[in-house]
Amino acid sequence: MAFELPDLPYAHDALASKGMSRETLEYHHDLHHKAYVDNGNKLIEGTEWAGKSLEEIITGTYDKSAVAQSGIFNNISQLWNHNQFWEMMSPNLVKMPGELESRLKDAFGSVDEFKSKFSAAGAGQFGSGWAWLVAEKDGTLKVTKTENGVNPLCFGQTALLGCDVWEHSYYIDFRNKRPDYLKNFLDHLVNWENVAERLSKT
Ligand code: MN3
Repeated sequence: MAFELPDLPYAHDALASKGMSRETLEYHHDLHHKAYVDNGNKLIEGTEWAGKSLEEIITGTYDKSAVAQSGIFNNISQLWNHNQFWEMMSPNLVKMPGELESRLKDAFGSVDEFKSKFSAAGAGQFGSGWAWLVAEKDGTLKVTKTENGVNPLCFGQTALLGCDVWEHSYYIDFRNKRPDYLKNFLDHLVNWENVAERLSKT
């Protein structure tokens, strides 16, 4: 069974008033995300990875000693990353659930301090990649950054929140201002209920 491009969980113009335009979502979901799906399917066809889950392929093909990851890893991990990314945003302004707020305060001192660490991770990722809030196996919350398609699954962590800092994610709406894109993401776009739900499953 080939992987499919999931529909966006909202309309293409649903985030436009909050800083992520219809044009960005048309390019980012309909073209970039679709390309990862199509290329990933093509690359795994006839290999030992055909029929495996996204998670199995990602953890099975990640090479921590390699300078560059394989095409299978890059496309399948980016497919998974974007599946998560759309769910992590909402057209509504979502209030942060109390349990999540208190876990962030315990881990980072305050929600503002968490946001500032997350923004710094995203702004400090040289080249393409992602900023993440992750839960380690022992429950510790951490902010991390990864390059290209690498994601928390590679390190046995649970992804609670991820922000795509590839230029295709922000260049139409924010041009070169990646820090402004990150601030807008954290202040207006994040679906904190989705983040809390991910945390409750750890
Ligand atoms: Mn992307």
